[in-house]
Amino acid sequence: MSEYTAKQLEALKQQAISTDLVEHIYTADPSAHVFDGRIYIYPSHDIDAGIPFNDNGDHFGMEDYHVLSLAAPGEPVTDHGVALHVNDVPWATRQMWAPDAAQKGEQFYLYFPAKKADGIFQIGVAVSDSPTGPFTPQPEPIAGSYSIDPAVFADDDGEYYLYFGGIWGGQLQHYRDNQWHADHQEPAAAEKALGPRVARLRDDLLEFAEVPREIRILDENGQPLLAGDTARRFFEASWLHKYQGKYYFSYSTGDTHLLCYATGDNPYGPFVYQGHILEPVVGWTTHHSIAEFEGKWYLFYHDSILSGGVTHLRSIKMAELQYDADGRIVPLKPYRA
Ligand code: FUB
Repeated sequence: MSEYTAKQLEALKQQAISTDLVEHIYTADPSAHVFDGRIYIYPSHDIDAGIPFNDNGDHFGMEDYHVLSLAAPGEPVTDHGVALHVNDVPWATRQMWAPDAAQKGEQFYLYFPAKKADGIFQIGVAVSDSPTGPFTPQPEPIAGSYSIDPAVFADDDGEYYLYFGGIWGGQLQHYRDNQWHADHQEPAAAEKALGPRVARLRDDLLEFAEVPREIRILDENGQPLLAGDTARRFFEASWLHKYQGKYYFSYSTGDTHLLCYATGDNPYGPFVYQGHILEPVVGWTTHHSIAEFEGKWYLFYHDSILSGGVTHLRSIKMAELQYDADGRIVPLKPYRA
C-alpha cells in the first residue's frame, strides 16, 4: 500500500536527484565497492513474498542476491544474475536481508544475514573467485554473529572489520553482551541507545577474530546518544568509510528515516555524531553505502518510487557526495523542492 497518490509519486520522480540504477528487478540496501577499477553493487533483491506487513519486517521476504556492476557512474549497469540463493545456504531458511562484500587477494566474500529455522537472524559468509559470484556459502553462520546488516570495512593496514546490527525486526534489542535474551527490549527513552556491533575478522575473513564490541555513538558533549533520541540514535544499516584519515560511521535512524553519520579516530569508535547524509526517501526504510571512484565520492541508496511507494519493493540509486573544507558531509535531499 502506498501513502502517496500517483500524481505525488510522479512529481517526486521528476524531482529525484538520481534515477533508478536498474528497473527490471527491485533492489535495495546497496553496498558498493570498487574492485579492480569497476563499481560492484551488492544489494538486497526485493520481491513480494505475499507476507503481510508487520513491525518485524516479515514482509521483507527476500530469497536471493544479484550482483550489479558498472564501469563508471552514468555507464550501463550489468545484472550478473543470481549470486547466492537461500536454498543453497544450509543454515538459512528465509529473509536474505542487506548484504555486503569484500575482496582479499583473488577471493571475494559475500556477507549476508538470514533467519535460521528458529526465526533468529545470524550472519553468513560465502566465497567466490569472482566479484559477481556465484558464491559458495560456508556450512554454518559466522560463530558469535547475530542480528542483521553486515558491512565490511577493509582498513589501510590490511585488517578487515565487520559492522552489524539493527533493532526491531533486526533483533538487536534482544542482545546484551553478545547474548540473546528473548525478554530484553529496546532501552527506555532516557537510557543509552543500543549501539551497532563490530568485530575484526580473522585473516581468512570467514570468522570473527575477536568477540564483537558495542560501538558508542556520542553527542557533541561526549555523552552517549539516548534511546529516545530517535532522530539521531542508531537503528540499522551500518557503513564505515575513511575520508582524509578519519573514520566515518554512517547508519539509518529507522523510524525517523534519516541517514546520519558520526566520526572517530579508529574503526572501533567511539564516534561523535555529526549530522545528516540523506533526508527521508519515499518508503519506510533508508539504507546506503559510500564509495570513492576516481577521486569522487558517491552515496548509494534506495527509495520506493519505482514500485509506486511500496515499502518492501525498493530501487537503488547513486548520487555524488560532497565534503566541505572541514570534512563535513554536505547533506543531500533526495528530491529537489
Ligand atoms: O532489506 C531489509 C532490511 O530493510 C535491511 O536489512 C534494513 O537495513 C532495511 O533496509
